[in-house]
Amino acid sequence: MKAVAPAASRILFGNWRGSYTVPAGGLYPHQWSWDSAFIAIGLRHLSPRRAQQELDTILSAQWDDGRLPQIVFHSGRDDGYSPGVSFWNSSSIPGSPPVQTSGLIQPPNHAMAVLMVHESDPHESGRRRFLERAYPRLVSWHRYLRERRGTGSGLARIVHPWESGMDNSPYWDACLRGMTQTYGGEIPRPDLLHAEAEHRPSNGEYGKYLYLAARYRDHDCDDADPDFPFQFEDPAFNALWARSELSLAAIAELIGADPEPHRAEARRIASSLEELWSSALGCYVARDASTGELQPYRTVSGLTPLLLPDLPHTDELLDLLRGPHFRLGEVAMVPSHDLTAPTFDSARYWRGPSWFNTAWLIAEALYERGCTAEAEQLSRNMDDGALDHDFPEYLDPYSSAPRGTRRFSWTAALALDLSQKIGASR
Ligand code: 2M8
Repeated sequence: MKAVAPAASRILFGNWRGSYTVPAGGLYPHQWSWDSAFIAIGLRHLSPRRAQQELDTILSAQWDDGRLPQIVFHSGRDDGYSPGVSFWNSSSIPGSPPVQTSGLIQPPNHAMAVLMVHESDPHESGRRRFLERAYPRLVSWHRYLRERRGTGSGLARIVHPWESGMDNSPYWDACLRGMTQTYGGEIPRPDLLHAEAEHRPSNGEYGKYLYLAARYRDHDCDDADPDFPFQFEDPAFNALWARSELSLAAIAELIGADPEPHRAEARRIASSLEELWSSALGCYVARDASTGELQPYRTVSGLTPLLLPDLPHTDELLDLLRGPHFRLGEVAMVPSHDLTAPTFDSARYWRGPSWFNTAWLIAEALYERGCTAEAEQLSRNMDDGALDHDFPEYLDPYSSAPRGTRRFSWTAALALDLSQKIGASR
């Protein structure tokens, strides 16, 4: 196997901004929430101290209600990203932190990352009281999800495609199409200076994204706008929440707190997740929380419940991953959308290309389930895809051609993490 570590460290050190890492200079010049957690998982191999700092920084941008914001604008300037500081003006929203942030959230993978970073150097973590600092913040983050985002079914709802981390997934098509409103002002697209238009969401989608974000902002991000037009229960978001509750249980044990409430919470979320199972598709799917409709698409989001122990549909999900819809081992990593679907697009963002963070989640699940040969093959495939193309944001599943931006931080971090794992298992 090629040596990933030197090249990955160059990317991660190059994208480091003193207390956090930007996903990519240019396209994403601020700190993103779930990116930081993925990045810390790789950074721990280079500097456990820096990995802790990455997570401390995102946790310190917590709002009074417990939410961890999607983006933290440490510079206090737009820096060529839209929507940025001038759009959100978060300091005028009650309960926001001193630093400028977006009002939205992203998937809750943070407790999982905190535990993994701790485990990479328990001594340094203990000396700096890393877990003791992180635990109360993570508890209040999860409380926000339960109390402010909880739906009748016990799952958490997202209120914007950006909150899923999989912005233009086909899950959101019907809802966005049905929305009559769109953003009134100019739609800035600075992203197109850094990535090709065919690799990014369309202008039509951006109009809806900005409308939803502005409406949420103008309601003081208070989660109390009863007719809000976008409310979804997403499988990956909720699977990561349940998985992070299990990590919180482990953290609680390590610091002498009671782990049982976290285990019970993980069981509760996992059992609610069953409402998102589509027996017709053999996959978990997103549900429109306003209409109750399951969205009939197989996506990588629907495979991520594999991260949960005692999952009733494990065998079906593994079959799906290996079969014609995702073709594990035959195409680059794991496509973000069903290869056979008419909505599949091999180039465009979250509608087909293979991403490194979701491949890492699936590799992790395969290792845990004892599918070691497949996990190692996927890990090598990720490392090759990262190294051969200067750490791209995503890949065409068929040709492995790089898409989006390059020198992308979570690509470097997660390729590095898996390369260490392969090394260790030899
Ligand atoms: C992408 O999303 C941002 C908005 O959050 C964007 O397109 O501008 C997504 O891939 C998301 O998952 C990721 O966290 C973010 C930064 O890497 O970029």
